[in-house]
Amino acid sequence: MKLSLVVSLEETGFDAVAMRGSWREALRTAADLGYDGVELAVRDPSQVDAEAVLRTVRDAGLAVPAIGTGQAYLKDGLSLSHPDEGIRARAIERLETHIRIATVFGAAVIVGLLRGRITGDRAATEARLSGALRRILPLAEREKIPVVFEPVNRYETDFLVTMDEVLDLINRLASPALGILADTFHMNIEEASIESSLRRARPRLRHVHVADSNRHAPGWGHLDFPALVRVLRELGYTGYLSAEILPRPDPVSAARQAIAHLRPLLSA
Ligand code: LER
Ligand code: MN
Repeated sequence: MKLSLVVSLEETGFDAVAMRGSWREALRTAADLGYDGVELAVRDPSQVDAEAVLRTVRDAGLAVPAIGTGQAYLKDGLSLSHPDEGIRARAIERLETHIRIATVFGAAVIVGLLRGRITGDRAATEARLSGALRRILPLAEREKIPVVFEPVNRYETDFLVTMDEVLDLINRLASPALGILADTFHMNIEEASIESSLRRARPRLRHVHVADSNRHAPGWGHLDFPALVRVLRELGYTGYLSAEILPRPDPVSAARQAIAHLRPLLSA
């Protein structure tokens, strides 16, 4: 297993991004602290000079395991399940540009908040989301870019909050490109057992977000990270643990704490 740190390419209103401000500086900090990669939070890929980011990533000796899309929802109001067809079409188009930029980095693309919320009837909301994903997945399959769908806790959305709900959706869509992202912060709120959820999700598990119970850096809350690493190892997971943590008491201290807590568990 490898470690990455979530870095936003622009100022963000989303709180659990440890590194913000200058992304060049954030990449250097991640590399200096010993991270293997950076997960890039990208609102609109058309505003990003992907080649410049790639050069900086390579110079720092980092990989990019995943591209986050949540800011397209938070800042631009896009949603894959929106009842307004125009907004939904723009969300689909935006996610396609995320898939294209992901090919530059060999990264997965995350669908978290971009799924939207239940509007009106739940079945109709699900049908709109499934329709949007069916439009996008052929491109992901052709480009061999995994799309990883993230269960998000009830305080951030009312739509697809548990691992089982997302696994159902994934099974129904039956696309080899579609996987699941397990986020320890959300799982701690929604799952009866983090361990058994991970076991059920294993065939589709492609990415993991780590934060402690309070979304602080691992070790600063009450989640059992040794147990988490043990079960992931037993399941044969060799992907990234990506720190999506609050920038407190300050960004660098949080990023340093996350790797100080997790690296020894991975090398044990
Ligand atoms: C939202 O809380 C989250 O965890 C993000 O990864 C989803 O966009
Ligand atoms: Mn997350």
